[in-house]
Amino acid sequence: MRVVCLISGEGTNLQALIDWQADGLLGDARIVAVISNAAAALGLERAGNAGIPTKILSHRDFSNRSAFDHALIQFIDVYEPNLVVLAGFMRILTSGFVTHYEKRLINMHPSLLPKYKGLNTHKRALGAGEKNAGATVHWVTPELDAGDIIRQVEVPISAEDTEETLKAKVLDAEHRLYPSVIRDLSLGLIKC
Ligand code: NHR
Ligand code: GAR
Repeated sequence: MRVVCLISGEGTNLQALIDWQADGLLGDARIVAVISNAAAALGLERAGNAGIPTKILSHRDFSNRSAFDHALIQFIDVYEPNLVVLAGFMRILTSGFVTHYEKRLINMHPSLLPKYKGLNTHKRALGAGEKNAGATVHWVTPELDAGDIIRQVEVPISAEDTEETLKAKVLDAEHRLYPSVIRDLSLGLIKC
């Protein structure tokens, strides 16, 4: 299963995938390329260190979302992916893009969906006095963070948690969840 990862930033989820692959734990999945919309993304360095081809496509070079998404499709399809993985990718995608990768496009979202779609999930969960936060892997559909849930993990919130400590705890859970889902998809253990 050929996997293309889209990133925008730190790339710690990407690093978890790289590490599982290096340890032979990613099933039949193989990361064939990493594409970032931000030139400064640390994840590009992580991919480079692992010998994975990288590309940068800045959304700022396009006048609208569909022009960017169209160019992004051209970049991605060179690698003939069976799966496109959003790993901290921070641009909302048009329905044209999403439809092109129907059943081949997944996202990691840092909340217990359907709660807290969109941005600033940890701040909102803390503000609402939630007892649990978490992370969700879901199929991407045109409607933001609303596609079918593949798998999610809960992370307990403690009274001392701040946005920063909660983010770190949830990220830690993400780093086990995402590789295990991609492994299971590659082995046919998860149905579309
Ligand atoms: N696109 C579609 N169509 N559907 C989804 O479910 C998507 C998606 C694109 C990205 C990830 C997502 C998340 O997990 C994701 C899911 C970015 C924003 C956002 O508001 C929201 C959700 C997600 C990613 N982005 C701003 C924008 O204008 C830019 C913010 C920034 O650059 O920091 O695109 O939550
Ligand atoms: C992760 O927490 C991921 O769930 C979240 O951004 C972080 C990326 O970290 N994704 C979103 O908020 C998508 N809107 P990483 O770059 O270190 O993998």
